[in-house]
Amino acid sequence: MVGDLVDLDRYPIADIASPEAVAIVREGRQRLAADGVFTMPGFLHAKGIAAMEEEADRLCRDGFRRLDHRNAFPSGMGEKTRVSLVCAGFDQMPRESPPHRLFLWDPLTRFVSEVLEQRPYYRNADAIASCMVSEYALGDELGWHFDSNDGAVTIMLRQAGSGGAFEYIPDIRHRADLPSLIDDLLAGRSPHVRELDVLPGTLTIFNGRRALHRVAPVRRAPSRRMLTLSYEPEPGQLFSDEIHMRYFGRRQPLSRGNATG
Ligand SMILES: O=C(O)CCC(=O)C(=O)O
Ligand SMILES: [Fe+2]
Repeated sequence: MVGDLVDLDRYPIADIASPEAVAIVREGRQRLAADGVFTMPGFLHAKGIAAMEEEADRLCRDGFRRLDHRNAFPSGMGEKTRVSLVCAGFDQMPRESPPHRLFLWDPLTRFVSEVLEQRPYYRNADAIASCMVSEYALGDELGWHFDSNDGAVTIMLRQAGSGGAFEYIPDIRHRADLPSLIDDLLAGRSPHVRELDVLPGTLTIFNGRRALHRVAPVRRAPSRRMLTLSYEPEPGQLFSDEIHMRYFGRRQPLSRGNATG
């Protein structure tokens, strides 16, 4: 069970058919439709955050530092944006460690499936990138981009001392004026940018394929830390070797690896 991590009194999602869970799912769908994002503050309780943080300390020490610029927009639009962070993968998480247990907790997969109305829905099966901890130290950022998949779920573990805000423009991917919206954004004069202020322990479900978003540069310690869980409409989905190399610096999982099934 995950009661030592998740506040199951506030979010009783273990039984998805219960009236309380049905109400949370309904609210999530409404928020995603209206704002493109659904947040669950206090999803991890204080002890859960502390347990995750202890594991994250160890994981981030052994994480892979990525620093490059990438093409994050549809072809021909905008310019490359900067990516600078440390990532630790699922293969680095001991079996039964807090992030490992949470990701393999079936009721969470079921809950995300219901909120996103993706049935069935599966944990991404990647031995490295399906479940990861990212860390943004001073000066780190994740530049403006669209995600290549929906179904990323994040849990804030630690906020930066300053900076590191999650900023987004919901639902703009299919707008005809996207090229000029991106130019305005990169020139720092977009009126559409929203900021999502989430406290440690908050679980966020976000339509990352349709929304432009970024993690703004961190301005002051401590570093920002996030747990990211990935889900897919098909079983057995993996990330590409390009993603493995860019984010983790390896193609193969360390030692024995972990199974997500
Ligand atoms: O860390 C976050 O809040 C979001 C990260 C993100 O956008 C991504 O990993 O694609
Ligand atoms: Fe993203």
